Amino acid sequence: MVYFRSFRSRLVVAGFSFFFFFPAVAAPPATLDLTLVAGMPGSPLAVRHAGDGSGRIFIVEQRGKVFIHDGSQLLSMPFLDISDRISAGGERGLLGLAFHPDFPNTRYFYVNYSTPGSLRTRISRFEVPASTPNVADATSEHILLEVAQPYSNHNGGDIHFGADGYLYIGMGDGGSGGDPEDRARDLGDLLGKMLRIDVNGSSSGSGACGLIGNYGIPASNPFVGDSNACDEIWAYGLRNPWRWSFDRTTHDMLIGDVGQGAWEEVDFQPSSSTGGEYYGWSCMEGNHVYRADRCDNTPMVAPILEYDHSASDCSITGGYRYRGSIPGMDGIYIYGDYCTGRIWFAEFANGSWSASLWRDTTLNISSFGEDEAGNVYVVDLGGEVYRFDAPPSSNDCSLVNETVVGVVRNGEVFDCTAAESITVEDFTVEAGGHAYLRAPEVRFVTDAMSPISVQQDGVLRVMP
Ligand SMILES: [Ca+2]
Repeated sequence: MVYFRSFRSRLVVAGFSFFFFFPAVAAPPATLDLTLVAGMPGSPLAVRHAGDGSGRIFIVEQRGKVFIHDGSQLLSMPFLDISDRISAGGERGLLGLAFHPDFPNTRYFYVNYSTPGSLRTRISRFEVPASTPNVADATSEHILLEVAQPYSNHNGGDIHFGADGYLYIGMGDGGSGGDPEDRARDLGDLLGKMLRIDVNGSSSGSGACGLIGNYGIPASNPFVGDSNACDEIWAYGLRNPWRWSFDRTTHDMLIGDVGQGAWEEVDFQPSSSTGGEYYGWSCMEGNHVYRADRCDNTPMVAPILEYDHSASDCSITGGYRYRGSIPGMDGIYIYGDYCTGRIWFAEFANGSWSASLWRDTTLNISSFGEDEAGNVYVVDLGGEVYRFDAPPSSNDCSLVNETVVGVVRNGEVFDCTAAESITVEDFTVEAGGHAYLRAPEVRFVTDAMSPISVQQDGVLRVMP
């Protein structure tokens, strides 16, 4: 614990209760950049971690392989190679990966891929032998679910386990354009939906619609008992939820739903949801009527964010709410566009979401990813994986003898008199002059015993 001694004479009067927030919203550091982590053959389209403390990330390649980056290098031997049973190309291929919430105790992970022949989405389980933690057993496939795909596009692809332990599966509307068979609104069809299944169960029962039913149906799924609806459905009215995620802190769901020809959108589902949400497609595209003849009185959930195609954007790639250690980034939802490579940061403040463009990367952003430590990655379909990093600027410093004297600049950086500085995520002075500061390597949390002082000239003094 570092103790602060402080007061801000122009703002603070002893005994005067106040709240001062500085800055008002999260502020990404100026040094924020993308670090190339891995270049690889093929078309990477997802990054995952196993939740096993290994520090590994798993990079999914469209044609049917999963590669491991162990923190220092990309391993040459694939973790998984099932390219012999996959139809790849366009929006088809090995599209999703999720490790069992109890991995490595169960040694199971799950994939979502497109089958050759009569096109289907297949959800399968594989096993990692304890003796070869970096190489899964490609012969261990156990098929849980299959869904027929009437067209080659809009196969969704992302799968994630929720905090409830169930597997969520994002399904596109079947493809072509404009949802020709009106499937996304049809509760008797698994396309255009968010599904929720219990991978620990073995039989989906008579109310389920999957072509294979080697999974359980959570009793709390919203349409269980409705004979006109598939038991697997958690939410509906989605067009192509190519990439979506759970906020690891709040467990809220954020869905990047690809638009038809005009509007890309982000949908939000709070962790308190009991399912059944209708996200509007194909009545609505974003906040705009797409087909009035498909609009009825069904309550719908509007997107929290949308953008149009006027700047050559064409297809949203949903991302992650940042929960890593970069100062100023906590809670920022990072997402991008596949066609332009533009990346936006969105924040929730004062009751609403707002987005700002961070950078036009020109990458073909197929996905974002998150590692166990909370680092966020950007995946370029062209074969590269990048990580958001914020290296200290050259004149930054670490604490020496736990004493720093510096000048507040934009609420982020303290320029130390000894040519040293620390980057601070946020700086709050609350009633009584107590403060909260967070730095990349040193976490300061003050309490009643550790007041902070910002002096009249803007100099901040930290006393051990
Ligand atoms: Ca929608």
